[in-house]
Amino acid sequence: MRLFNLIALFYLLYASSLFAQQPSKLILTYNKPARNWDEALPLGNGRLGAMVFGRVDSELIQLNEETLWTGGPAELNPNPQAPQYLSDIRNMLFKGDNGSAVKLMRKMQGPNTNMYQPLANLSLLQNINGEITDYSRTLDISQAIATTSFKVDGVGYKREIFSSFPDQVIVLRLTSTVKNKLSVSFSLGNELKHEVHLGGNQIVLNGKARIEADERRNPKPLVFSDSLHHNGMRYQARMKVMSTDGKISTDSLLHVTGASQILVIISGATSFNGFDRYPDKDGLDEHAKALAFIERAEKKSFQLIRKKHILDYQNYFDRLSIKVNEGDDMLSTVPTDERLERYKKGGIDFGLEALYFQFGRYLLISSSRPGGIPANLQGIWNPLIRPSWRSNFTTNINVQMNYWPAEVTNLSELTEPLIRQIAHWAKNGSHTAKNYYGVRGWVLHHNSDIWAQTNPVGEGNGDPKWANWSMGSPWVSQHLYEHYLFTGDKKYLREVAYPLMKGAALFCLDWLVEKDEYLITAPSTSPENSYYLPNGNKEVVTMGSTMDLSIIRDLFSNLIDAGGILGIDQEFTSLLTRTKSKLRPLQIGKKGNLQEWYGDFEDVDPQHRHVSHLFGLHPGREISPLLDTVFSNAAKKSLLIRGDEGTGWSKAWKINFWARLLDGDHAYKMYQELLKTSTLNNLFDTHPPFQIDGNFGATAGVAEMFLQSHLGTIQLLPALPIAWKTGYVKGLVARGGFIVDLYWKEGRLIRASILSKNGGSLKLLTNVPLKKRHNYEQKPRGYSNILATKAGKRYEFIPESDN
Ligand code: FUC
Repeated sequence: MRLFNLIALFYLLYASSLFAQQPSKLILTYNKPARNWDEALPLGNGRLGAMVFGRVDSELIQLNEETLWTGGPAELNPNPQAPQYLSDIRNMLFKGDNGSAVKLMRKMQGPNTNMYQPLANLSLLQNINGEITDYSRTLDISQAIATTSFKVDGVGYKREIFSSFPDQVIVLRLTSTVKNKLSVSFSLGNELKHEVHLGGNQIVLNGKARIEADERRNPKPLVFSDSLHHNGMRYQARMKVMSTDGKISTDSLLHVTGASQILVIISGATSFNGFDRYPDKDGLDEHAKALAFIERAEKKSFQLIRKKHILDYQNYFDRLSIKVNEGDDMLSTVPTDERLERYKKGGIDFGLEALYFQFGRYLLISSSRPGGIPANLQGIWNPLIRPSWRSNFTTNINVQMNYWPAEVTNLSELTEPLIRQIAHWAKNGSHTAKNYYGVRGWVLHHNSDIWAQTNPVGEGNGDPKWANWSMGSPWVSQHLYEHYLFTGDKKYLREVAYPLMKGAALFCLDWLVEKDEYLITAPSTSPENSYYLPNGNKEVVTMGSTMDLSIIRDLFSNLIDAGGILGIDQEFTSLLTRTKSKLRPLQIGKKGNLQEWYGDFEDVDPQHRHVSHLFGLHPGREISPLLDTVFSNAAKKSLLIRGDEGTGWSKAWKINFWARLLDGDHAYKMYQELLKTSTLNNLFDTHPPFQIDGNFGATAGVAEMFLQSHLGTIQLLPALPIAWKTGYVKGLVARGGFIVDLYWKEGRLIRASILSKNGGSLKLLTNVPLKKRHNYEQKPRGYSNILATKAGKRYEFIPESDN
């Protein structure tokens, strides 16, 4: 054996022995019941969600169904007066009369979106006579099962609950260690209009959601056309005691007495029949649906339903594993809320960091499944009939952030609901583009809902800095192209992504106007920031904000590439190339920052939570230290001015920014900040209140620290923080369809194992020289290695030895 091979073998053995260790333990654990909703534990199969409180004598399981929203199909031309204001608004902005422009922009607004609603509360009463000991409640995210267990006078009780995707039901199993000791009473209720039927071994709750999101809207500032001649969404929640050795009886509750085992199936459904159908007159039969799920499940044993659930869940979850530093799970038996408390005080807990990263993946698998609705501001978990921000889809950062971790953390299929929703937006948005602005293509404004509403919201009262933002279609189109980049699915690119992206580009082409020899957007905002004009006026509207133009450049670049890959539409893509070159370029401000506004103005709030002008750094790809240090330094300066505070999602975005600036320690600092200051005891991100985007954005940000592939090369460990000395992450995905396993020690890559799914050229960029060299080149910022790969083949890389 040649010396090289011997060394390689030694390295491989060394690396695999070192990391044969189990990954971090993935359990959230508590020694007391949830005091409130923010401490309850989330379960979900994408469609049916449950928040489990783990209370002993009066357990509460709060239920959601992802299609239960107020309202019905969106009005497609709710404000026919809107188009008359556009040219005046532009003229006012060109003359510097922003104040008058803002007044007219309000007149262009339309109705607010609908709201996501809670389904029901399942209550479970258990008489406790005696002392409670050995209490524990857990959420095992390696299996997606929550368990509450405790003892009363030596008798053990256990409640196990999960939400099954294969069976489309929630299953709850109660057991006691001593025969006939288990007596509980169940009920279903909620705050919406409903009626309950109790009988035999079942409880059925029927109800109807409100027609209008906010029936208190008063007075209506603008008069909208009254096309909502329909009644609201019908829904049903039901539970059935599937088997028990106890005695069942009903009065106003369903009682089971003297049991040692009770198996309950919970089902729910709505009449939702698509974003463009009235949920009442054209709705599905919610009763038949909810019942069918129960009837199908009850033919199976508990063990089989449970086994199928775990297999299905792990098919996604187990694709990625992580371990950060040895012994990182030392604290895994310590209650999670106590760990978090310790962490907030500066305690070191690499296991908690790994757990939180994986928790983001858990939440995506639990809230976004193919065939369903995209994860909303709260995923699928919401107990309120008037949730914050309507628990809707907010498109100026939030819904996109929800899907940032999907591709890179190996959950690509879970983007399907978003991709389908984009097609719905394109349909409605083509009407909005025409009716509001008289332009081609499709537009999506800052707020939307299950009905794929696309008009500017605000009802005449909304601040244009959010309500009139109109860059939703080019931004969400990025997700269409990214899905292609990660999967390499050309059929999808041709048939699904390209036409939708092209529709967004048509809107942009028509929306752009010429000013000072450049193409810009007007009106324009930089969500949701404001600035001072030199005359001291506080303004929210601008022309050609950096974000608008970066988003448009991103879409045009993607379409130009896509057209080339598919070999189609040359005339159109050359028009995009020409138009792109006329867009106003990025500007550097006097502070050395990346300019956010049309002029180099002072921000009203320099630490504003939105960092919109850095779109080109992340999630875009026009700014990078690897491309051009002038703009990346300006972006860095802007980020330093914004500071390290912000809402949950704002901190999550900053993890991604710092990772893209290749500053692992600052990215890690933001990750710590998020955990310390924006995380609830159940590990939900808090804005406040709970908003799921921060969870997803953080998971994506950590992935960016390990692996980046947005510039055409695959960078291994581009932003590894010093604190994460040793570890591995297996199963990340790079654009081009490469599954990447990385191992490192003392901050240095010691092994990369890369599976090429589609074949094609693999371009690596590493911080250490690799032993196996292919078209090797030393670059100022690392070592590049290019090789042609075969589909299905795995490639191993180890570093050159130090001596
Ligand atoms: C955007 C943000 C808010 C919040 C809301 C849901 O409008 O500016 O902070 O996240 O969405």
